[in-house]
Amino acid sequence: MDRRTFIRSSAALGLLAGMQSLAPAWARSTPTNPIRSPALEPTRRAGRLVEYDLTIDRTPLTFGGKTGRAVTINGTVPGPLLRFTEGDEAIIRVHNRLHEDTSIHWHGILLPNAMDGVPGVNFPGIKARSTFEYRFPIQQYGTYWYHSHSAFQEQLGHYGPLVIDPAGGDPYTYDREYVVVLSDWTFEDPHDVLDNLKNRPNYYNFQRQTLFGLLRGEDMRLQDRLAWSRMRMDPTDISDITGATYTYLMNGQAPDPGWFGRFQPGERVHLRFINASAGTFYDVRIPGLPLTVVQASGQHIEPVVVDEFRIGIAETYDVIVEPKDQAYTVFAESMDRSGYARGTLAPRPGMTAPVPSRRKRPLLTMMDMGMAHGGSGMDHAMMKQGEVPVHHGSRNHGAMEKRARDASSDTTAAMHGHSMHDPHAGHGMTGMADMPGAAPTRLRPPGTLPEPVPHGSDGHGPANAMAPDVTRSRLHEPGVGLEDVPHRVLVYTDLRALHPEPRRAPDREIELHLTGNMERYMWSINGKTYAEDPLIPMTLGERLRLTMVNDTMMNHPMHLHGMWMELENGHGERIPRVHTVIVKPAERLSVLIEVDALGPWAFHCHVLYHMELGMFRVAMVQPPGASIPDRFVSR
Ligand SMILES: [Cu+2]
Repeated sequence: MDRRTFIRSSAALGLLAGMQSLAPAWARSTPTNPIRSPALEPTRRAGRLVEYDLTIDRTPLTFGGKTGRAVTINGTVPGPLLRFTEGDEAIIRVHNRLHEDTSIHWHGILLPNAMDGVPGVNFPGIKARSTFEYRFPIQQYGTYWYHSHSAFQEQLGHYGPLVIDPAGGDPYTYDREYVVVLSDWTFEDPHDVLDNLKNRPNYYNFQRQTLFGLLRGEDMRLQDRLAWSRMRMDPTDISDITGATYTYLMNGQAPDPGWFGRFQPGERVHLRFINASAGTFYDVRIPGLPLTVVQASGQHIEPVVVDEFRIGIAETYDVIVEPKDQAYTVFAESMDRSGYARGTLAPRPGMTAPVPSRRKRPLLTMMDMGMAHGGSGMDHAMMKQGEVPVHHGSRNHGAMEKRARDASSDTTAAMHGHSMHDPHAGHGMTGMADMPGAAPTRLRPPGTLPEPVPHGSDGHGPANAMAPDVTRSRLHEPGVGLEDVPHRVLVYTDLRALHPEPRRAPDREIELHLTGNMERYMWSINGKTYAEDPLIPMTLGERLRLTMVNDTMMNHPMHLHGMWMELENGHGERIPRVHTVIVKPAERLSVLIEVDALGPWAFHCHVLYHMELGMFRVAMVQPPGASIPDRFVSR
């Protein structure tokens, strides 16, 4: 199926809809056969066995008169929609026609370790001109996607959607469905993109504040400007890569005219948003239409109505809309406002709706620095000795920090998962339970939010440029650039699992710091790259609380393979399951993991360039007492 056929099938779909809608919308019973996004026809279907064949190749791709060479799946970008029903058995043969290795990882899918598709972790990869057969049971429902885990192929178009219908049907109805894949495309070689970033990390940031702006005090007070420059950061460092090189895509279409989806007035339309970008966070809205969010990370949630949502790289959100007899713009603005992907939902072909103007570029705030007070006063020298800028409940953090500084072991500090003296305590492999003086982690009930914690002296070395003074939960915040929008924006604390489940308290707790140095374009975990420190050991059967602390000023979408993360967003038995979670600058968040799948599982930032540079680990799940395989021993 080439891109043109994709458009043709969309048109055919519209025709079908016309036939079906002879009855007025109100007179139709609950639709049992909604009109679905066109999926690839399986090679073979035998009972519950569903077989697909996918071919990876290089194909010319043209936007705006320029032609590049994409890495395509069955000739298209994005690749074809694969569709299953919960309970199916999948066989997917991947034929590699490239002159290099390739792979496919099934993002968010729980499956046997050898089928997870990460070269060097789960299997050797798919060699040039060879075929690999994936086979795994489909044990879940929801909207997911698949992509290459080899080199930079994902940036070049090697991704596609995967949808699994629940065995018992969805708990909501819809008449029509579209998969909406957001992604980013560059005509540059991704290796050059990385080189550019390494040589000058703000290479693609054309929005940097000018000296002129500084002198006129345009955007910030001079004092703040000076403070920022001492931090060697710029408050406009929102995205590594911007519209300066990216073409933002919606279902493989550049914004003008963009993707087109047809509907019949009165229909409930289910939109399955997938962010398959290599480096772009999107803010999605459809002006004039409230969005009822019904799935996050492929999992049903209590429906929540918003006007806009941020979708991090690798996240998925499913929304239901009820459009009237008019055209609407599906607007996906890049987080840094340097561009957008665009589509149109309309009852008739040829209709368009106004394209919103791009909003003001966002600026990082003192909150993103891990400062409590915001605005000026971020300068360390200006802070009174011993003052810790935390205002939270009745706990006296100022006193706590002082105590921690004075005493060699402080139970209160340890309970907060952080020793003031040794920033490495509680990092990586050492479970909190092993720490002398640590309070049992079960003191904090499962599902609750972590308390703010002052950061100790930073011990991550040159690989980490800064440490926030305080890290805290930011799950209730919409994120940079969305703080002041005049409408409802989805936040992580809005996500509540549709069905409550008892949540077991963790047996063990580990804390990982997301670290980096923007000036040197280095990205790591606990100040170490994957090569330097590859492993997070986990024990089969344990219940783990993984706390992630973002020491950097960038957002990192963190993804765990093979097991769900239960995001502790304060909703107890209704905390949502996610496969990917954005960790905001200076944020501290925690997830619970039921460690129930043997083998090495990738855990990484889904900004492709951050992952490539070392913000990557292997979560090694083994039976109790097993020794670490040689290939994963630290160098
Ligand atoms: Cu990252």
